[in-house]
Amino acid sequence: MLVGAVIGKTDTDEAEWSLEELEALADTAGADSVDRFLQKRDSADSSTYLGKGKVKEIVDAAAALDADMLIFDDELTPAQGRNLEEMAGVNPLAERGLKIIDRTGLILDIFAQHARSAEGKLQVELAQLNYRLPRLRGWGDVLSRLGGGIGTRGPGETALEAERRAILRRIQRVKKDLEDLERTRQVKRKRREKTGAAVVALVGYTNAGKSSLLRRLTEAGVLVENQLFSTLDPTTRRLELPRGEEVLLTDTVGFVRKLPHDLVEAFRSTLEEVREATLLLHVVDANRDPERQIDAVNGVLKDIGVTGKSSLLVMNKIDLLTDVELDKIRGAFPEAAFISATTGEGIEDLLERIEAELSRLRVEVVLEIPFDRGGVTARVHQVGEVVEESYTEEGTRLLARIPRHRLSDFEPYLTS
Ligand SMILES: Nc1nc2c(ncn2[C@@H]2O[C@H](COP(=O)(O)OP(=O)(O)OP(=O)(O)O)[C@@H](O)[C@H]2O)c(=O)[nH]1
Ligand SMILES: [Mg+2]
Repeated sequence: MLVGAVIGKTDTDEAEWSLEELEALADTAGADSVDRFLQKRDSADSSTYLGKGKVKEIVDAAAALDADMLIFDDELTPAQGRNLEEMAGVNPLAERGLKIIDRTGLILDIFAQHARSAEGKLQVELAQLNYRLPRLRGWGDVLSRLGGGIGTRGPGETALEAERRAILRRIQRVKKDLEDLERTRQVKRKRREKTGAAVVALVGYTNAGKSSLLRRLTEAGVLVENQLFSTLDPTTRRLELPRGEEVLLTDTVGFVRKLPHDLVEAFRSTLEEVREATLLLHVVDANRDPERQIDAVNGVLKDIGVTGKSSLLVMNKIDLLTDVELDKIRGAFPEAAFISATTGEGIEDLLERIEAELSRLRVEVVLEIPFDRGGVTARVHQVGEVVEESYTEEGTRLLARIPRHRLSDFEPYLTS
């Protein structure tokens, strides 16, 4: 059973949509939802998230429906989780009661199922450990009451403490392994940077069609699946634009609302690819509440510190829209590109827009490069477009268009 709350100024529509998203997440994780509950409140209850009366009502309804778990549409504090478990009669020693899961736990579970690469697996594990640490359950309480006397450390408490220490040790280990992997990633990134190609990152709501678009554009064999979070590991492919420029196209993990903080933190280095991109292609499923997806994605981008980056809105899956729907959505998003990754419609236009956008991000400069600095001339050719090349007594004079973010590399040779 899914449980949400409309808290404070959140509007009901927003909460309904959030629950729908939660249902899709539950489905991806392999759970069937049998019912939904939504309660309006001024603020979340600090001890049980919803009011006690409401919780009792939900627990009873769950028992009547023979549900196995309650999934809460927010991250529960450790105390809320514990209290709710108590109210739901959870006792793992007796293997009974209604399991309590929150949005964060659910998303972590899906990520754990989908992680493929060594880095992805470690990132998810780190997020899970951090999530578990404050939630280690005091089942030891029961044991310590059986074993310990006043002032002595009960065996249960010891077990809890030992588990805590084991988790902390594992966190250190995972962090260290991740740092090593991150170094490798950085070396790769540096190597890519040397080629001078602009990096274009695909971002968007989960299941919007980012991987399909990457595949359509580059014929890369990436995983495309009708499920949430199928991509966790970034894939980068070369892409040639119509006028011959080569760019690197990177596919990334999909976003949802309220992406758990621990997860965002753990995926920091993966998301770095987004932060370092020259241009973002924001892919949206045109068929599924585009405004909400866009809001959710912009929210996550802001959370990970990506602001003010140029981005191109790409409305995907237009093959699923009727002409009337398509007209309406074109009117609402006049600046977007409209495509279907499945049929290939609009792809040519999209490539041209990427080209135009990248070209807009370049500045025209005149460079004077001494003859003994042939390497610099070669680099200008690599990273930018040379419009005119002439020779003076001192060296090569180039009229070139260079990506704005690369300008500092050529500082010493800029004229005026
Ligand atoms: N009809 C239609 N379906 C599409 C289109 N593009 C993608 N899909 C389908 O949408 C589903 C999700 O596609 P993906 O490419 O895996 O989406 P994604 O954005 O990479 O998703 P995550 O990696 O899970 O975040 C798949 O079932 C695709 O076949 C399209 O243009 N039209
Ligand atoms: Mg994908």
